[in-house]
Amino acid sequence: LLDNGMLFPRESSSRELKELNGLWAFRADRSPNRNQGFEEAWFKRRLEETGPVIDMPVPASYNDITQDSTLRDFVGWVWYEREVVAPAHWITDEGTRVVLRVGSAHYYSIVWVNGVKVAEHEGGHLPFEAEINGVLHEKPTTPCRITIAVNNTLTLNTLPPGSIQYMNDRTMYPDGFFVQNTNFDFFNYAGIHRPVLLYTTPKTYVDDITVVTDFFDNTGFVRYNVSVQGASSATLKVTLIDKKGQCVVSSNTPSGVLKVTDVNLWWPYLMHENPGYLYSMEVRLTAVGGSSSEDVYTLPVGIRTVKVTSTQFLINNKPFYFHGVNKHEDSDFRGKGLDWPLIVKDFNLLKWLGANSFRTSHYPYAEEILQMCDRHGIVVIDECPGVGIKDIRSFGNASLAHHLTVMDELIRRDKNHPSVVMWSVANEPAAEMPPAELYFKTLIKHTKSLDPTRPVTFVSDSNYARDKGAPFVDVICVNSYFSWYHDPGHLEVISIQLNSQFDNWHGKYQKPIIQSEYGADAVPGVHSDPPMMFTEEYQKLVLQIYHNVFDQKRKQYVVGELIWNFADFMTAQGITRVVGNKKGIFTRQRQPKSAAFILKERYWRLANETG
Ligand code: GCB
Repeated sequence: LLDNGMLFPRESSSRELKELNGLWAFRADRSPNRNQGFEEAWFKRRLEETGPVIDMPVPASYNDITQDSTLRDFVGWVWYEREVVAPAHWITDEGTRVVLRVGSAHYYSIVWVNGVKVAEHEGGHLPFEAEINGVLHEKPTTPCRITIAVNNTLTLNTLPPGSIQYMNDRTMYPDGFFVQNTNFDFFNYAGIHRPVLLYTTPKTYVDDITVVTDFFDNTGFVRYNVSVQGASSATLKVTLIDKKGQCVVSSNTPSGVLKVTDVNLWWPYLMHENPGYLYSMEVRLTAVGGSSSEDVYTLPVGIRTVKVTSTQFLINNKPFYFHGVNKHEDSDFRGKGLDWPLIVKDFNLLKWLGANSFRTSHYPYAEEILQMCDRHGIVVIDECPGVGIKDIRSFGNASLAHHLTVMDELIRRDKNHPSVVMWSVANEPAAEMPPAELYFKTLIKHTKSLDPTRPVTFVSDSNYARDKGAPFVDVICVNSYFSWYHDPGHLEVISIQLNSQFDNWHGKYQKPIIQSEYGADAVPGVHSDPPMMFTEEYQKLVLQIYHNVFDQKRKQYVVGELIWNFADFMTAQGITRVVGNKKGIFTRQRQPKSAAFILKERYWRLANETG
């Protein structure tokens, strides 16, 4: 298990923060074995001293930044570097702990500070950090050099998995030709995708906080646990503060239960006139002994419960119906890089649509996005990067061990977000393969042991009768593309096939079902009547026919519908993708297609009917 916390870095009276976003020096290692950077120890000197560099924005994927297709499609190590002058007192003050944090970098990263390795991390969608006091320059005026090497290669044991295929026929392929194969439908954007920053804490500090909430009548309960690193003895004060700034309850113990009278519960968007209510939990830690320092960390807390019955998904004991979307972190130029204008635009579009939820298909999104969900009451199914587990070798022990670690890291980061109501451990794995049974049994059991309070699912596209993972999930999530991948062009099959799908799954498992994907590609501006595949009319009709069936089944056990997809997104090049996947109801530039208006009307109607 992981031995330290991963609290979102926040400023406070005891913590300072310095963002390192902006321009970094950059070079892709194009040597045949992609190893020149390590052989020549590029981290030991300034990057521009070891070869040519270009400007690279952070955060952003590097793929779409230049006019060079070989960089867009590059596979291997790329090197980032920048210098920073840390405030002098960070270095001179004995009591200050300086931490370097990378919000995420895809896929494998190694970090050096002043030529000394400080961190190594596998996995593209979760943060990692290192305490760097020991390697900061002693002279406060000297800049400190940060080098980050990032490798996007995916193998059978990475998450998501992939494989490198060498083409050795020299009559067909140039020397050294290889391709990166993947089993997922989005572009494998790479680079430093989320903010890099330095922050400080005192040497005795709040390392982690866990909250679990409940309520009874008008009283809320916040069960909490604070873990502290540093001095062996410290005193602690925990205060819960409401939106008006009033202290509602406090305590002096590192763990306990805070009782909140006249509680304001955290409600989803459109289910309540005041959605997304957050308290602030201030943790004030005072180290006892030698240097009596204080650390202050404030965590937003939403008080709500989640429960699942055989036919319902309950939030605060009220039936919740997911009318929402699947998304991607994806946009022009930035690829998967965190971008505030895009994030805020997307939330405005979600609200315009009347969407109350989304799934983080197919990997954990930036924590900044989850914070927005907490504040706006957008409900989240939090998915790990377990997408494209199709090869039987990706069900082996090495893969499983890494998958368990990723769940450790995901839950460590996201456990306190009230918006997160369910974990999804995978998307469309080959769940009918024999090893899938033990794999999912182990994975889901592990996830539940890390967080006993939230339901767990994985998203299935396999046959209800042969799916070996479904027995272990709390909610059945099914993807289907009737009249698209099956019976293309035959809209008349949708009703019967969708009804059978629901009857079969619920008949076998007696669990609530979410239609976790459905949809059709529409190239914006392409029209035909009668409708044909790839036109806006066809996309609209697919949705409408699905909706008619949802309307019958949601009175029974269907608890949600998530359109595929919120917006068009980039994929690898291929014969079924016209510059990306066009199943968005918005274009990649976030303009509505005709289907968006159908969905908007429906979601607002559902909001009025179901809350
Ligand atoms: C799916 C996948 C999703 C794809 C989508 C499609 O089943 O889960 O990642 O993008 O279908 O459009 O093919």
